[in-house]
Amino acid sequence: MKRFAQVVAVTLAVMTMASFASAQCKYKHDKKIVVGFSQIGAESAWRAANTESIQSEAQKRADCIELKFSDAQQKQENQIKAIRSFIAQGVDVIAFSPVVESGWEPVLQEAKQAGIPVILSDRAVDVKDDTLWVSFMGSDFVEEGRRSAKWLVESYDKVKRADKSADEVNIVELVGTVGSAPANDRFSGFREGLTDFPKFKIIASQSADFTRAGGKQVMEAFLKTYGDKIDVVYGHNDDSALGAIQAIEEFGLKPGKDIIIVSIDAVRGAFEAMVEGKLNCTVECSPLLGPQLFDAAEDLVQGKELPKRIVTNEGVFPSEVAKETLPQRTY
Ligand code: GYE
Repeated sequence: MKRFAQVVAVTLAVMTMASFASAQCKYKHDKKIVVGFSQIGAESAWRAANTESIQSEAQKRADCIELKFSDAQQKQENQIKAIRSFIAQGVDVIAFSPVVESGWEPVLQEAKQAGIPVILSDRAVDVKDDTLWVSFMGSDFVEEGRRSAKWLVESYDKVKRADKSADEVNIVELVGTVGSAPANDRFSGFREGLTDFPKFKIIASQSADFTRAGGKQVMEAFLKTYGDKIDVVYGHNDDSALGAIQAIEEFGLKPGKDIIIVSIDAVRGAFEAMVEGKLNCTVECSPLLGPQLFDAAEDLVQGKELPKRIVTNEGVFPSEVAKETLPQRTY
């Protein structure tokens, strides 16, 4: 009797686990959906969190999803190769995060001819024919640039060193990957946000390629040329700002105090830097796109129409809230 009860208990547990696993899928499908995903690389903490979100969500939906994941090591040619290989394998859905905006027509045309729908994840492409992709999910990067400017305009006087003049504020900018959607949009959104405030001047702007090493190197060069004339660093992502923080410290200045720093992403490292007083504000850009991506893939296979644009909801975190917010951050 005892043995029977054990068997029943184990069977029930297995059944619950099984139903839990399949409950992760949105629908019951006749066969597994094969999704080919071409990731940019591993340039930043944001990207690592994005990859984790996609891979773990595919795992959760293992009942209905088979993920073919390919890392392009920051090269467009590798992404094109990966997409061609997904087409050759006849996957059901192709998704990718385009490293740059231009140059995608031919390969997207090939996917269209093969009848494979393409989802843009995180970054947009610049193609004339927008039937070449079905949906673009990700953040509004122009808005993130505007939000960075807005925080700066509203907070500079409060966070600047007391003895520094606020009549002219010299900003240096660490641009993201040249030609990428977030770099282009964060560049223009920030300028848009500063148009009515001429005392904020961008005195230098250079690509740090969204990396920590890039941020450090570019900031070293900026400091060499402009020294303590620099009042503000605007980083297109947190990693580049974290690299700049190192360069500022090595130069003998205090990041977050002598030089005010605002950047984008809101990764854990940015919150840690804010708690230490070395970064002043981070504007959120969520990398947790896995659930949305596979919901969309499932919808597509069910013949449902997807919205052309799926925008991620995001906030702004100044250093005052860093300590209380840090424990809740998941990336
Ligand atoms: O901000 C940066 C990453 O495409 C939104 O890429 C993404 C950006 C993110 O390398 O950290």
